[in-house]
Amino acid sequence: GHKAAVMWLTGLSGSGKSTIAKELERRLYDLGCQTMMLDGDNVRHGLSGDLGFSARDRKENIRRVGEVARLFFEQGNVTLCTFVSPYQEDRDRVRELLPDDRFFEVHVDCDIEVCKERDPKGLYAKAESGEIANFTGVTAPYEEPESPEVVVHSDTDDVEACVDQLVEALKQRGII
Ligand code: GGZ
Repeated sequence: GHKAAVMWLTGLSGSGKSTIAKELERRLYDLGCQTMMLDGDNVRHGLSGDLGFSARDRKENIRRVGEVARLFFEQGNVTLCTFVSPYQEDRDRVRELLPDDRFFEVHVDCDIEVCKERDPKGLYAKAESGEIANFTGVTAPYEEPESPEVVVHSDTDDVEACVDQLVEALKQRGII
């Protein structure tokens, strides 16, 4: 058995949030855990399809996702959320929806130069040429987590090492 929890991965575009969460989900599945995943990429096509990337729209995006994460949590899932979520205040609001010992703010810390080199969707290039406005790390802020439960260094550590850290954190808190 396992307990319900929410793992909230925050970090720059291209930092590896989704890649780490997908691998974590696979590992949790192998351990017999029930999981749910909420990802910026898919949520923004549906649930938040009406929102853009102003500070106000991001706040609303994170509020909605936080409420959905709470519903998944209440159904007993280890819920993995991967959102840039650049504002501490917005992340704190999600934290407040959940029991203190079941919420994990995970900073996926990756040097922005590495994110720019990866630039899998060419978004940094577009942000720098002015084609995309309000792009996190270029023309919009990223507030680093003030007191995250976990920090993974996705620029210097490989995916497996980052996932090991997250599995360990879940074990330490008695979730799995
Ligand atoms: C940041 C943007 C932007 C802007 C489009 N700023 O790497 P991706 O492509 O696949 O993930 C990013 C995703 C961010 O959506 P989130 O819902 O996670 O953002 S937030 O938590 O701030 O609400 C990126 C893409 O959408 N994208 N424009 N201007 N990322």
